[in-house]
Amino acid sequence: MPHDLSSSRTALRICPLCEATCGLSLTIEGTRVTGARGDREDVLSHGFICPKGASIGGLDADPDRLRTPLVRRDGVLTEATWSEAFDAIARALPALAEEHGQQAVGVVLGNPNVHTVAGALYPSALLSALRTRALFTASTLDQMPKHVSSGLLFGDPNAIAVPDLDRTGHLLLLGANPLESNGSLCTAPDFPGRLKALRRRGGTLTVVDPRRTRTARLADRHVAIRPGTDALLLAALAHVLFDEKLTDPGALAGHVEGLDEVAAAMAEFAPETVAPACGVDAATIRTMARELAAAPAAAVYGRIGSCTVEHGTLASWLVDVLNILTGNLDRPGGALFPLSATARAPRPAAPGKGFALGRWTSRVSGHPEAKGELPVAALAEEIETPGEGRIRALIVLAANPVLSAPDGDRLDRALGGLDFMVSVDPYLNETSLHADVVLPPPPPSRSAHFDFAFNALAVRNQVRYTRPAVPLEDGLLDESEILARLVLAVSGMHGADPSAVDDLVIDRTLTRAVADPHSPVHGRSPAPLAAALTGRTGPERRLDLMLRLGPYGDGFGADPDGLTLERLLDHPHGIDLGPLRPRIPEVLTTRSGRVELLPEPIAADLPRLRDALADRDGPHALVLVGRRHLRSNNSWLHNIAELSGGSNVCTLQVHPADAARLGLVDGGRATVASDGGTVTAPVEITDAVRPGVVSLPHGWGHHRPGTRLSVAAARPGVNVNQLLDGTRLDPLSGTAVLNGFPVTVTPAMTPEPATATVAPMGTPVVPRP
Ligand SMILES: Nc1nc2c(c(=O)[nH]1)N[C@H]1C(S)=C(S)[C@@H](COP(=O)(O)OP(=O)(O)OC[C@H]3O[C@@H](n4cnc5c(=O)[nH]c(N)nc54)[C@H](O)[C@@H]3O)O[C@H]1N2
Ligand SMILES: Nc1nc2c(c(=O)[nH]1)N[C@H]1C(S)=C(S)[C@@H](COP(=O)(O)OP(=O)(O)OC[C@H]3O[C@@H](n4cnc5c(=O)[nH]c(N)nc54)[C@H](O)[C@@H]3O)O[C@H]1N2
Ligand code: SF4
Ligand SMILES: [Mo]
Repeated sequence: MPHDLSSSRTALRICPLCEATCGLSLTIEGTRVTGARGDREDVLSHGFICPKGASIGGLDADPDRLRTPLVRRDGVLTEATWSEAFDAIARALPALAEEHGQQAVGVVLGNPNVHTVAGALYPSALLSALRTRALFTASTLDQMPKHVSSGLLFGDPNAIAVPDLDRTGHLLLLGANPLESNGSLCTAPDFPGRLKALRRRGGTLTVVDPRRTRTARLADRHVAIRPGTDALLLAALAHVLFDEKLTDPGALAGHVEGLDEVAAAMAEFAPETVAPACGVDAATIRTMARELAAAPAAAVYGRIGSCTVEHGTLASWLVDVLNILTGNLDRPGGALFPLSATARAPRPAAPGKGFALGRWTSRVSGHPEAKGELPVAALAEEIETPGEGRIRALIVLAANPVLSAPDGDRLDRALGGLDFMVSVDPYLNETSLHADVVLPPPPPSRSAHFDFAFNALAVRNQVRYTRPAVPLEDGLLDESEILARLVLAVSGMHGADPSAVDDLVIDRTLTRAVADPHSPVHGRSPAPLAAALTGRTGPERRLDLMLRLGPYGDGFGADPDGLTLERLLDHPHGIDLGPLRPRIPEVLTTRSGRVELLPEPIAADLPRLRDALADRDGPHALVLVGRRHLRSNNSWLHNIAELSGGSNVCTLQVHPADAARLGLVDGGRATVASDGGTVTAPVEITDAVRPGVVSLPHGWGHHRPGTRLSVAAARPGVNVNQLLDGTRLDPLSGTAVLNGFPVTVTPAMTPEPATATVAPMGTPVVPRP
């Protein structure tokens, strides 16, 4: 149906801004989004919305958004046509790979790729076309420890159990603040309401966080742990379960190996032993363990504060170990594996290939790969260090590592030294200003939305799809088409129809499916199946294919009542697919076909945890942790005027006792120093942080000349990641330690610097040598 562009109307759009994936009802005047409300009929979010979703119109219409590609000419980024932009890429990248080898072209994938259709469907084709191992993603600033522990335990790095929020009786939550973040690796719109409901039904909530967050204030028990020591605390909980004979894996018992080995490994982590390091008394630890064991159904859940730390993989592993020891993994009310509509359809349980770690290592520092990725923290050295395999060109999709990764100043210099760089990004920001070609995606209202990633992490199985709410104006390209053309430009097919990429994937998928005895289309011929796909675009046809071959699909007629794209389109508020259900052993792909409770790489990392017991700070040592604000989103929502100001500020939170000792005053300024450098920020004195802990949010530092972020530049804040030099990593996952690293803090005498200036288009931006 054609849109009436003259009058006011509403359209549904799933919010792409965080993992909660709320259904929004947009008000649209002409082509402009003038309002957003929660969609009350949405099968998952039931009308919930947060201030970010409500401001999506501001993001959509941000005058600083790029509306045409930019191409660097004589050192200057200037507006260009799409053909000029893709021509430039097709000229430069294949030639560089030809001359210097495939590893010379690197790829960086940022967080929004998990929030877009394009980001889900095209990066794998891009990587196969480039055949590079130089892959860096936001995962090594985030959840890679969880992928590694899941890979080792279950055989599949994407088999991530989520807490059964709506049915659990006890939630032990570590290093997460869903009242600000709205949840992560646990897609649950209205997380706050769901936590309140847990308490209303008589359940209990324990929050482990060095800060008394809004989430902690909702809890029955808040444990203000010393940062970086969650793995020790969790090991002590496991110790108590064994020591007091409280373990009972229940239905899982026959599917787990290594229980005795874990018991032996935990023996040395008694509560009394870990208490001084964790800053949590032994009696509290014992009580926590007993509560966990006694609850009829309980879930342990850890997020950022338990991942981006020295022992992130061990902590992530221990979260699942505790769920297993208490019989809570894979049972309703515990932690369960979601089954998304685009997942592979379940098949009979059988041993699998297992999960390999460290199949190759990074060139300069020898970091092991994890899930095919190298640590983002090692990106700068891979660009700067001469020698065979040096990265000379970079494709950056939806990432801003100059702010989100350690030592942005070094990365800023490194990016400036590349031979060629492409950014697919709506903003000219701290990272994209280095690109030779910037390809801007359209605003959210012009894009279709499907949650390929988050449906597999949702607390309820469900499926929703929204088509673009506003048609694409002339001159803009859908991001799927941008990425498809990028794939063609780097693979010697420059200029071919972008649907060729989709057709290739469809053909490959169907060829594999018809040969698979477990597939509903086994033995059929691929071509008629491909012809039967519906959808207006390549991505829609691929979605139809995945839905039809998926666990709830129609199997191309095998189950006439099953899911297809057309059926999904008939349900604009989504289709509820029921509560999470047990999936072990079908979900396991370890070599043994069982849950491998004490995998070798984990066992080999335990001595490092033991060493952490001895690692005592002096009485006045300070460590830094991050924090998120509800009205912020990593590095890229600071340009939305509706969301800035209020509590959404880049301040250094300091405990009153530390402030008094250090001579800091509220509203004064402090200089923070660590391995990578110093930053100076306004001081906010609050007893919400534990003594010995200071907190600074990330994603700030919008002072660099050459960006076009006029609102953000007026309140630039400082980049907390400048404090890091990129050498502190969780060794198993390559994840940067962003929380719990030592800092020194001193009063700053310097006044607040002037705000940054914003480059008008055409200003010379970091000319290349
Ligand atoms: N100190 C510290 N550092 C952290 C963290 C922390 O807690 N503390 N958190 C880390 C975490 S969890 C993450 S996920 C990373 C995030 O790290 P990044 O992914 O590097 O950073 P973002 O700030 O999310 O930047 C996303 C980029 O995508 C662009 N973008 C937005 N929407 C779209 C779109 O639809 N399409 C495209 N192509 N581009 C788009 C934005 O303009 C921006 O440039 O940061 C990490 N850094
Ligand atoms: N408003 C908003 N929402 C977001 C984002 C955002 O930037 N803003 N980012 C999105 C992204 S990319 C992600 S990954 C998710 C993250 O979602 P969450 O994991 O909920 O992230 P945070 O809100 O940073 O909460 C982490 C908490 O860990 C605590 N912490 C720090 N160190 C330690 C430690 O050593 N141990 C323990 N136990 N706690 C510690 C911090 O004090 C903080 O309260 O949020 C997503 N949602
Ligand atoms: S909670 Fe997340 S998904 Fe929901 S409206 Fe807010 S930003 Fe969007
Ligand atoms: Mo993240």
